[in-house]
Amino acid sequence: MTLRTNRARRRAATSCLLLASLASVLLPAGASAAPTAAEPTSMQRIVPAPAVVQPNPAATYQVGPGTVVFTSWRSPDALQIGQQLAGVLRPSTGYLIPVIPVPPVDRPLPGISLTLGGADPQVGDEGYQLDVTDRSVVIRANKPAGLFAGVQSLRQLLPGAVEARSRQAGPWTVPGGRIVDYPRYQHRGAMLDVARHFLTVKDVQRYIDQITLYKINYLHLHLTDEQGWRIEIPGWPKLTQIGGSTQVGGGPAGYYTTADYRAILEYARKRYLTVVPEIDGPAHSNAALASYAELNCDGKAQPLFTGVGPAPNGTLCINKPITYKFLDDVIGRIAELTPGPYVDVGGDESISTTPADYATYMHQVEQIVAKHGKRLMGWGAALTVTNPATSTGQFWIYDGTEDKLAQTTHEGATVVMSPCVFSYLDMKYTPTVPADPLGLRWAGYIEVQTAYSWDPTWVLPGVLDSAVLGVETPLWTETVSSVADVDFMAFPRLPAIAEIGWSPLATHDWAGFSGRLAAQGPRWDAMRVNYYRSPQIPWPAGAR
Ligand code: NGO
Repeated sequence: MTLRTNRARRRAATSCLLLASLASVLLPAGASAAPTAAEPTSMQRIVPAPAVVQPNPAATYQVGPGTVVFTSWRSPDALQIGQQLAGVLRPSTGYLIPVIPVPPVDRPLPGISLTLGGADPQVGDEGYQLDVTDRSVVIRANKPAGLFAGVQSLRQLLPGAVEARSRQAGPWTVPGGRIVDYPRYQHRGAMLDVARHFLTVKDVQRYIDQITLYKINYLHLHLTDEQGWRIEIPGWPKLTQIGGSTQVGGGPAGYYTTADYRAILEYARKRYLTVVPEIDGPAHSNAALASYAELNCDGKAQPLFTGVGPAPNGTLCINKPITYKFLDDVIGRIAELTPGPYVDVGGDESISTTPADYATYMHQVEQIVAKHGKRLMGWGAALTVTNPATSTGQFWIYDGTEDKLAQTTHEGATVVMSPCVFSYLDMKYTPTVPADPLGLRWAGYIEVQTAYSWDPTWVLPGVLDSAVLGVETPLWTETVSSVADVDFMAFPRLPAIAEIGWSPLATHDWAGFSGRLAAQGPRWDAMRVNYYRSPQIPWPAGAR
């Protein structure tokens, strides 16, 4: 990271810390209490906290050798979700767990039922009801996404060992009671930077498995930056041949072929996760400039850049028509491949571009995005110039653009909250954790309690409440180079952000959260997640 960027970012982040001190005033009582987690009753151990939980201590359902998963008749979605559930249960329990579509019944069948339709309307499209008695578990939802969310809750009601891929000792008890659950915000995102260090399709799918367990429903892929171009674009082969050849620290890296990218999209689709592809610009573009000489103002290709921070000349040439032909091809291609509503155009840290040039670039880009049928998403600065009615901004820093960003929400823009001092998963937890070289410091240290100590309603002053779509937690990868690193930086902070996005504000409570988070430890052990054993969390004895 260059000193200049570091210092500028740190200064901008400091104002955020001042706001953080407001958290104790604005969050409900208990939010700042000491982490003396009251042992959660077993039905109250789900992260993110469900909207309504009514435990029934008199009842428990036991998954046994005869347990069957029944799914709604003629619903490929319900069947697919049932198979996913059976895929979790079979290896650890050793049971057969057949998945059988059944027509509607008056009384729950003995077993686990995944039923589409007829749920309480207040649970909407992503919520669910979950009823556990001695005889049955019934998850009912209006839409497949809700059924999928209900299954994630059911997994968390079972002992963590259920996640193991080899046979474990039971019993496999599900605590009795009723849950009625639905999200507070429609956008609960995680961003993964595959540009600074390349992550394979398998690595991304692993992350998808981890984040969807916490009801994250958007995966923002940061596909291009100074150090790497990670997506194949027909007609522009050098982007991946040259731009995809390396990464931070040098050495070989990689990129997604069209088939690879489709595999990620398909894996995400089956988990009700919408992919948001990002093509950053006009800054953060050295990989493209190294690949094609004609994209540079002077017609000379930049050398590849494998350092941290901005490349010396990593900005696209604003006044060359080929820049926009290139962007049209790139954005057109990813718009064609990606089913979700957004193409993210970046727009962050364009420090070497004049305001007029920045506006010229963004105005062209927003037309290209619209032409290809998508909604523009961009880091906060982008919204200082784009049409608010057709843009979604991602708030991340107090760098002077935040007032304008907040203002645009009164003119039709929507916004997603990623405040760097709370939600940046690439920051260290403490001055010494993780040990160097992993983790950055410029936005401060983010222990688990800090990641949990904010709310989307006050983090961006002046924002129109109804324009806040939700939250997103970015994992930048300048220092992150393996799945073990990804695990360590994301867990246990990612579930904290997921809970801020999903759970009603009334459930926000550090003591309760830290206790529920502790219950995830054995689950992550079974999943072989390399999580940070934060001393703030009362992990159960025996958790590795
Ligand atoms: C900033 C910068 C990224 C860095 C990240 C590191 C944004 C939006 N732009 O966040 O390029 O990777 O910090 O923390």
